[in-house]
Amino acid sequence: MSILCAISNMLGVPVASAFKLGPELVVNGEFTDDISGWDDFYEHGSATWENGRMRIEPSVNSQSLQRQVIPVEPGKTYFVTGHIDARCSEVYNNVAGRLSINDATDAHLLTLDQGNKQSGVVAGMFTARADSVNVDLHGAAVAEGNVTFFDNVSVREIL
Ligand SMILES: [Ca+2]
Repeated sequence: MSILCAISNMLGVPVASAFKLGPELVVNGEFTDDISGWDDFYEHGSATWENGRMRIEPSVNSQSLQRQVIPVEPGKTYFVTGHIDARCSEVYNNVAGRLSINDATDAHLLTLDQGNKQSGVVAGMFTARADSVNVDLHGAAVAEGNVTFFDNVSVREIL
C-alpha cells in the first residue's frame, strides 16, 4: 500500500488516482546504520544513533536541531513524512518533536509537530521556492533525559 493510499484510508477520503512520488531526496533518513548525512546546527546537546533511529538529547532548557540540505526545484510540490517519538517532560518553546522544512532564508515552508509523549507518523506537503531546502529535525528538553527519536524521514516530489 502506498503512503498516499494509507493516508487516504486514514482520512476516509478517496485520493483520485493516487498521485505518484519521485525518488527519495533525503540521504539516510532511515538511519539504518548511523546518523551520517545530518549536521548538528546549534550543537545544543547530542544526536546519536540508537537501534536504527536518530536519538536527539538536547541540553536542558534548549532545542537541538539536526539539519540536512536537499536539492529541490522551485514551483514543484513535495511530500514529506517521518516518524517522531517525543519523550520530553514538557514542551520547550512549544516544541516536543518537530520535522520542519525551511528554505535558505529560514522561512518556514512546513512544520510537522509530534505532541509531547506522543509517537507516530507525521506527513505534509510544501512547494519549493528555491533550489534547496533545509530538512530540520528538532528535539526539545526541559530536563535531563528528555529525548526525541526520528526515523523514516522522507521528502519526495509529487509527480
Ligand atoms: Ca530506521
